[in-house]
Amino acid sequence: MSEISTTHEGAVAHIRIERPHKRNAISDSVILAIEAAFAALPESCRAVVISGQGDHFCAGLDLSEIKGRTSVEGLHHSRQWHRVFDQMEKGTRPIVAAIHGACVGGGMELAATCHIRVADETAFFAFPEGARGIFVGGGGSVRAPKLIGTHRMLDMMLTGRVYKAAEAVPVGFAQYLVPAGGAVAKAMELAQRIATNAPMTNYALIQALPRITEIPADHGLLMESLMASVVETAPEAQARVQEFLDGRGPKVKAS
Ligand code: 1HE
Repeated sequence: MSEISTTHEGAVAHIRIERPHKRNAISDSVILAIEAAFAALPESCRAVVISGQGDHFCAGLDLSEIKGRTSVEGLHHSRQWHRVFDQMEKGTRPIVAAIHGACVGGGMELAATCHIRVADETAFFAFPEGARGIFVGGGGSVRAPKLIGTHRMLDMMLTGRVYKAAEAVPVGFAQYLVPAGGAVAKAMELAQRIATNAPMTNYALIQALPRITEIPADHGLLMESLMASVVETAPEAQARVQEFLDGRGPKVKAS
């Protein structure tokens, strides 16, 4: 039975981890299926929602597969996760994670790879690696501190601290908090909106913005200018700006 399913609603694809009996723990076959699901998205797909079936988003690494691994196998295993998550993060389509229940360990690493995170009121966040005597290996040490700060990541791993949904937005785990059961609907709504953006704007946001924040300001400003010149001269940008100037384009509203 497939552990990943993909459905399409217009230009948005919804990828689901369907391993609820193991709380959507990511085994080798699941990580490869996630990679395959993204690789199979059609050209027409402009944004993606990722969620987990059952009561939890994702319980992280499938711990049953770690036993007996050599250090070299462990290295390759971690690099496999990096490959899959890097392709998602630096691909061409914005990804919205719809999070409920456990978002822990590798589940949080998956969520941190996505561009937007929507949590519902059942969500909780933890890095149980500390208690299991292991370390993050799916990019968590790079991506999570950018969301929540190195000090919080250290605390979570050293003490097993669990953050609840109410803290998700203020602490930085998610950008949106919705009532229980509402994460997928909100994520789909956001993804549908994202899918209407000019493709080059979305591309610049995914490809350029994270890199600009990691390079010296002087280099970043030049990259920003180069990216801006490419994006604003694309035909859809010209058309959208003209629409606004003609009084037909949408205005920014306070709410
Ligand atoms: C699993 C896993 C898993 C559940 N690997 N099998 N992640 C963790 O340390 C989190 C471990 N999981 C949990 O703390 C809990 O399972 C949950 C809080 C997520 C859910 O609790 P609950 O009560 O709903 O489910 P459960 O009874 O604990 O689990 C149901 C089944 O799923 C059970 O198997 P069963 O055969 O006895 O029915 C569990 O063993 C199984 N299960 N989570 C394997 N993670 C790239 S490096 C990333 C490093 C990490 O991610 S480390 C963190 C791993």
